[in-house]
Amino acid sequence: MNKDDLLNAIRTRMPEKRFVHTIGVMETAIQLAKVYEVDEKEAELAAILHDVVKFADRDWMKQTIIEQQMEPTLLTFHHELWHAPVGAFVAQQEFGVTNQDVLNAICYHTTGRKFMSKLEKIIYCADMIEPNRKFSGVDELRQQAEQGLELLMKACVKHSIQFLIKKNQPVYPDSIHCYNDLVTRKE
Ligand code: DGI
Ligand code: FE
Ligand code: FE
Ligand code: FE
Repeated sequence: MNKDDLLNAIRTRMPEKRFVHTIGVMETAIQLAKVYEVDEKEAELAAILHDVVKFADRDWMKQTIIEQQMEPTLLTFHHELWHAPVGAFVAQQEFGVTNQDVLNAICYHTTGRKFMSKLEKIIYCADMIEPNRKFSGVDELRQQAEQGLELLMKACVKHSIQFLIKKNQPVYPDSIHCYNDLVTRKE
């Protein structure tokens, strides 16, 4: 599928506001891909599909996680986490995506994980700092975008975890592993 067909296909699956967010993530991810020497087409594809099932039926997502034998602990955490791995599944099944890095970027865009590829980090960060995002602290995160992908990613993950802790929400283990990996890494 070319870019326009993909955009038209996902547009029917979400409200306009989420589509506008997706375009923002796509443009931000392409910019970051240019700066950090990642394939722009892969960044574009992962960004377009990252929230493809954000508005899918919750029971259907739950069933898919069980049937596809995804990590069962996902079901004991907030349902907001489900659209990322289920989105990767749909990208593969319905949109024929075969590139594993693209599928991983979709799968881990909400929680992060340890040992993320550059593409995975780009999608995670673009999702947080795209121009339509408005939360306190977002401008500080945007300023990190030129400081290196590692520093940007670290700032984004810290912000997410701190946000969850402030709200007394549980933090999914992959997010903690992601944070630990970033703060203990030397290179
Ligand atoms: O889908 P988006 O809104 O574009 O963004 P996202 O995929 O990053 O999902 C954001 C939601 O997921 C947000 O409401 C916070 C929640 N979230 C992210 N990481 C965790 C989490 N919720 C819990 N409980 N634990 C996490 O580790
Ligand atoms: Fe998402
Ligand atoms: Fe996110
Ligand atoms: Fe998103």
